[in-house]
Amino acid sequence: MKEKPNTSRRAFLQKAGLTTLGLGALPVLSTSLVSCENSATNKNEQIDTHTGLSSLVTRKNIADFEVNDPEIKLLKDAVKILKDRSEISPLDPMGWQAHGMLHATFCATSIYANQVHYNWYVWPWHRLYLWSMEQKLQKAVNEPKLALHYWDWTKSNFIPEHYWGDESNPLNNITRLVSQTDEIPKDFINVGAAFRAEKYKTFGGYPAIKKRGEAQLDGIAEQSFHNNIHNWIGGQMATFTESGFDPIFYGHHGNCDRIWEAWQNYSDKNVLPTDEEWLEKRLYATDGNGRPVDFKIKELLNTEDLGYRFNDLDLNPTFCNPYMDADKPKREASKRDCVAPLNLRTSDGADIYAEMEDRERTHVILHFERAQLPYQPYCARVFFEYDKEGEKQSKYTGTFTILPILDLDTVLLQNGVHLQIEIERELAEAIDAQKNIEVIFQPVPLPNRNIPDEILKLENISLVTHYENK
Ligand SMILES: [Cu+2]
Repeated sequence: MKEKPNTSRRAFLQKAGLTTLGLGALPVLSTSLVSCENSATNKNEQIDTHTGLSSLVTRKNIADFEVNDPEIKLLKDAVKILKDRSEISPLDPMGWQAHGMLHATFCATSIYANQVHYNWYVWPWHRLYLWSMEQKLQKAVNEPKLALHYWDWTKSNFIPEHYWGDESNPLNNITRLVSQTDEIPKDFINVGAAFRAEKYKTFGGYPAIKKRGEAQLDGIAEQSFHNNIHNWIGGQMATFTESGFDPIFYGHHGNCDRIWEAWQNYSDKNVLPTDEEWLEKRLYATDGNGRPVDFKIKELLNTEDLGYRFNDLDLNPTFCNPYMDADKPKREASKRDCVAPLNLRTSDGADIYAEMEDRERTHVILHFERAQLPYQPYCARVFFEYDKEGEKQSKYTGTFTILPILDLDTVLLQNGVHLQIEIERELAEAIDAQKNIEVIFQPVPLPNRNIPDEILKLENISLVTHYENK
């Protein structure tokens, strides 16, 4: 395992205002937490009974538990307590409602300084948001061993039964548009393209914009599996304002947080930003008592400083590898497809080819000068097509969900929209050879939703290797 940025647990606790509570036993916790062995036998699982503070919990895949396992029962009891608090007062800062609203504050905002999506703050902020939930749940049942669970959708590509049932199950949510038997399409779960993104900006997004008119570039992880699964579930999960209310949010984001961790372990080349602007950025949430708290990103980089670790970082290898041709979605022409020419004059054709070096694939940025979404969120499979010796070549490059960029001026018409995609050598060669290439967005049908007839409109599509806001 690679070395992690050094932030001490003690410093973290000081930050959280917890050091005055008699945490004399804590130095014990700050060492030997680097391994991922079974937590049950770990001496660091000691709990300080005075503070009720957790030592270190292990987050596990919810699907590995029986539905009536005591650990799941504990999670449900804790969620129920938070929900009950909100029934009494929706403003109770320790309640489910107030916690859900936190997401809306930072995710459904057109105040760019607060926005944590579409940029490189997405994964640190959501880590903090989950920490905040875990702390509240622990306090609700006075059980510092309680851990949030994740839903590893690379292994169970359907919503596990733990999240279904009637009102008696606090993990259920009636707004979801999928049913218990619906399966997530395989191409929605392509974590491999994200793992192979060596630059953090490609994986996790570009620096946040400072003012209106600048281009927002989210990372491939956000635009592909993260958005795809939010949208596939539908209902509250498909919105920025309400997704934090559906308990599946914490299972899905638990897995996204785990993938961020796994990305760092995937390759020595996958390193976190060293920019001060990122490391020193303050992110906001509430603590276990519902009080406002803020952390710098550099304090959020070691999960063990935050009191948790993952039982494993193993994902289903099928989704970590490049798709075999047989597994790639096929282009099936339909009247709802958006077909637009790739403007090679403004594309970095030679640069893209040079970027490949001796690799078989590379990441590039697909840029649209303007985009008009027919509905939102918009989920599509993206193909590139061109002729090769009289035969039409269709290259699948990924499945993405585009969410509207919040800008009060331009509700649906967006300027400067980007997708970060992975392309294979053959396509890079075609781009380099300046062939006539068309970009196709093929909308994906989702359970219990109609695809309107309107077609996505794109203007001036180009490909670039990197982007810089001026
Ligand atoms: Cu999300």
